[in-house]
Amino acid sequence: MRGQGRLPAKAGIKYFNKACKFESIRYYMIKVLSIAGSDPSSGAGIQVDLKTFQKLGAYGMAMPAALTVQNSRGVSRVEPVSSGMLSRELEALLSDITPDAIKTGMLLSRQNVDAVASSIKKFKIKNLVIDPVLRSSSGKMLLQPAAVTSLKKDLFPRALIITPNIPEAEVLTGLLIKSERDMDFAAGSLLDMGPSYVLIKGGHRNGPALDTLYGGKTVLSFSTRRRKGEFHGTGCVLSSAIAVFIAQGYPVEKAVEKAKQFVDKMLKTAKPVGKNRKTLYFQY
Ligand code: PXL
Repeated sequence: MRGQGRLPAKAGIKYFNKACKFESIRYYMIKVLSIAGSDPSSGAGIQVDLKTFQKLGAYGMAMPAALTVQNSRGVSRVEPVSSGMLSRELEALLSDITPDAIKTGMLLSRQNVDAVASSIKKFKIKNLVIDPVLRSSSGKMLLQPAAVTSLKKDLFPRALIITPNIPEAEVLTGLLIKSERDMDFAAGSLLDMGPSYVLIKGGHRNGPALDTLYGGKTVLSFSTRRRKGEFHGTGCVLSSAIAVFIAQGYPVEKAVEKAKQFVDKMLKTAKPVGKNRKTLYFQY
């Protein structure tokens, strides 16, 4: 959780959060960092993460871990940022600014997973939200197979919450997920890898979108109406919104509920910016 009571001297955006531990806080600049891939069409990755942070009133920061060539039809090429560069960026930023939460998305290479894991450890980041992005919806690999083990071994144990979708949960656990029971079982298996909470997003199953949240006690299910159409970047927006709500002091269960409501609201106004999939639109 955030620092012990003392507010930074310079207040930023107006902030008042009844759920916050410190009821007296009126002005506090919530700072959230995204370490993820770059999507030049800005429907996913660090670009949409920043829009989410901004829309939810946080001060957003973004560090690209990889570049992609893509448009609304999909991803055609990916390239990692060098891990040396990423390490230096993390060192420079985190030795100066302490984010209230960090969200990771597409990291692409094992070296980048390692760079992020060692900085998270060194700077004792507590509010870590990991979106374990493995593939794009168009099928392009967004995390190299050699990096999956490092992600599970070195990053998951440091996470407050991980947010895989069903295909990602299947790869990460080696389990086949068809039913709600399978989702619960996979959530347990993922929790054993060390994060405090696991949110499995059920959007890839038929029927209403049912997500499973598990933190070792009871399994919570969140169901949302399925919206028509093909959307791009919903997972990025969801994990970014969770990071903001956690940074604001909400308990994980409430942060997930509020983030899901936020995504649903944004889906209502999603627009096809290109010739294909719709992206979430933050103008309203
Ligand atoms: O939605 C997964 C995702 C995450 N991050 C980046 C992406 C994509 C999918 O295309 O491009 C940068």
